[in-house]
Amino acid sequence: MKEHTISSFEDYKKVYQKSIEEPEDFWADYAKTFDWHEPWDKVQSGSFEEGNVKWFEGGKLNIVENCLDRHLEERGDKTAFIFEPNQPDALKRTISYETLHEEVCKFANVLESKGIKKGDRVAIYMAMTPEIAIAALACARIGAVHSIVFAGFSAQSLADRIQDCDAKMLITNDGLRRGNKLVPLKEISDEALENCPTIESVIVCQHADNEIEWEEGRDEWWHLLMRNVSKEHEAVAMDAEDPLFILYTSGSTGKPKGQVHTCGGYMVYTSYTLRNVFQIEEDDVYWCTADAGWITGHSYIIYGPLLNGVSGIIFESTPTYPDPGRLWEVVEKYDVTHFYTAPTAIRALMKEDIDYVHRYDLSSLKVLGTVGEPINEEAWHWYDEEIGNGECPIVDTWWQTETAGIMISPLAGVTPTKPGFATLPLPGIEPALLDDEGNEITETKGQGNLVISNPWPGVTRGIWGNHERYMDTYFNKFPGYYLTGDGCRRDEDGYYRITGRVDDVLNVSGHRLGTAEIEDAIDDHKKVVESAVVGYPHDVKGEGVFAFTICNQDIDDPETFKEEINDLITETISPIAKAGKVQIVSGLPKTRSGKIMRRVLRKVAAGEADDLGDISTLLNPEVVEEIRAGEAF
Ligand code: 6R9
Repeated sequence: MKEHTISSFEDYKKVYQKSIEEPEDFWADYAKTFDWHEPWDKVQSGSFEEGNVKWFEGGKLNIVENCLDRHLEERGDKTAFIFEPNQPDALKRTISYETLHEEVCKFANVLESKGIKKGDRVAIYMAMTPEIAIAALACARIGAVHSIVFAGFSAQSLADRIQDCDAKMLITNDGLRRGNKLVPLKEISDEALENCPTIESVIVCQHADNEIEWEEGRDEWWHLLMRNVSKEHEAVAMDAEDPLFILYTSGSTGKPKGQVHTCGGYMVYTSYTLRNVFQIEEDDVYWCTADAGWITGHSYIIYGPLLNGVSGIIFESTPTYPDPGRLWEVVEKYDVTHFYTAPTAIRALMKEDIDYVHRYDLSSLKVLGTVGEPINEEAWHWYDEEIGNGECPIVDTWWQTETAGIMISPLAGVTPTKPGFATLPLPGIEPALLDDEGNEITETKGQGNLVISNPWPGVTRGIWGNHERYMDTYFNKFPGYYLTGDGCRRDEDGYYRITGRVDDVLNVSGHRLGTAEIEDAIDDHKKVVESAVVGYPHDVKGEGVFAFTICNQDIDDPETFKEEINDLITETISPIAKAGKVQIVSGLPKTRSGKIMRRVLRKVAAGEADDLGDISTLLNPEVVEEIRAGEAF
C-alpha cells in the first residue's frame, strides 16, 4: 500500500505543495489507480461561485467494482468484514471479499427483480450488521441512489427523509438490539410508511426475531428473496458525476438537508484519505465504531476500507454493553490495529474504573482516531496514555457530511500532533479563515470562520432537490469559498484547532442537530407558545440541549412537562435530541428584527450570565434579568 501513501513529514510538505499547485494532476494520478470503464474527459470543472463543481466528468465507473471485484484475484479469501454482534458470546461471523461480492451481486439481482433501476432512490433503515453494507453496495452496483437513515431516528424523521427524495423502496430489519434495548424497526417503518406513497416495496431482513406485522404485496423477506438468485451480476457503468447516495444532515434552519455525493469523486476522496490518515497496511484490522447511518460509517466502515482492500469490523453494540470494557474486549479479540471513535465515547469510558481497560491486551493497536466533535485535552491524554500506551499516534480528524471524507487531520505517525488540534490540511485541501465580513485572515496565527478555498473531489454536489438552499448554505455568504459553519483557530505553526459550530447547529455526542428542528418538536406541546434551544457544556456529550420555553399557562409539575417535551422530541426526531435542561421564561431575548439572540441564551445556559456582552440592541432587554434569575430543571 506504499504507493500514494505519504511516508514522512517532509514528504507531506512536498505532496501538499504539489497538490495545491497542480490539483488536477495530483487527483488524476490517484484516480488512475482505480478501474474505470471509460476515462474522464476533464479532471475538474465548475466552481464554488456557480455551485457546479464536477470531477472526472465523462469518466465511467462503478464504485462497487472498485470495492470488491477488483480485489477478488488477490484478496478473495481475505476478510472484508468481521461482524461483532450485540451479544458478545454470539458466534463469530466473518465475511471474505469473495462472499461479500457474492452477496452484493445476489442482492443487486433482487433489487433489479423488484423493478429498482439506475437513479431510483432506496431508503435503508437497518441494524448495524453486514447486511446494511450489502444493501448499500447492491444499490450502488445497479446505480440506485441509497439513502441510509440512522436507525435511532423516529418514524417521522424516516418519513421526512423518504418523502424528500421520493424513495421507491425501503430496506429494513424486523428489529435491532443495542444493549438490552429492542428497537422495533419494522414497526417504526410501518408507521412512517403510512405517509409515504412513493414506497412500492419493503424488504425486511430478519435479525432481532421480534414480532412484526406484515403487509402482503408490499413486504418481503430478505432471506426468501435471496434464495435461488444468481451470484452473477454485471455492475452498471455510472457517470462519475451520477449520484451515489443521499445522506441527510441537520443545518441551522428548516428540515434536514439531503447531501448528494457522486460516484467518482467520492470514491477517490474516501479512499485516499483513509489510506493516508490511518497509514493503513495490508494486514491491518481496522475498526471504526460509528454507525453506518452517519457519514463516518459510509466513508470509513463501508466504502473507504473496501476500496483499500482492508479488513474492517462491523460493531452492533454499544461501548458499555454488557460492561464498559466492551470496546477493549473487541480490540483484544480481533487484534485491532486501527481504532476510530468519537470523543464522547472516550469521555464516557474515562469515567469508569480503569480496570475495564487494564483487563485487556491492547498491544495490537497502532493508530487511534477521533471524529465528530472537538476533543478536550484531558480526553486526548487519557486516550493516548491508557489506550495507546503512549505509543499510538492519535489522528484528530475534522470533516463533515458535506466533505465526504477527512479534511484536516494529522497523518498517523507522519504529522507531529498537538492535543486538541486537528493539525494540518490533507493534500488537495486549502483551508482559510475569514472574519465575519469575509476578509481572509492572512497572518498565520488567527481565528475566524473556517472555509475551504478550492474544490476537492468529495465536496457535496448538492442538496437533494434544492439548489438554492445549497448555494445559500455553503457558497453565497462568502463567494468563492465553501463555508463549513465551524469556527477555528490557527496557531503560529499553522495548525488548526476547531472550536465548534458558529451557526445554530448543536453537536450532542458527535451528532449534528439543528436547533430549529428541536424547537419545532417542542412547539407542538399544547402548553408551549414559543421555544428557543441552545447548547450547554456537558462533560460527556460535549454539548447538551437546553430549551427555553414560553408557556401559555402555569406549569405545576416541571418534571412531567420536561418528560412530555422529551417525548415529543423522541417522536419527531430521536432520543438523542432530548433536552437535558428546560427553563420556563416569559419572553425570549430578541433583536429589533425579531431574531432570537441566542448568544445571550447560550451564556445563561453555560452558567456565564454575568458576562452577557452588549445587549443594548435588544428589543426587550427586560427579559434578560428574568432569564438570568430563573432556574432550569
Ligand atoms: C464527520 C462528521 C460535522 C461537524 C463539523 C464540526 C464537528 C467533526 C471534528 C469536529 C472538532 C473534529 N466535527 N469532526 N469538531 N474536531 N475532529 O462528524 O460529520 O456529522 O456532518 O458533523 O462535526 O462541527 O462541522 P457531521
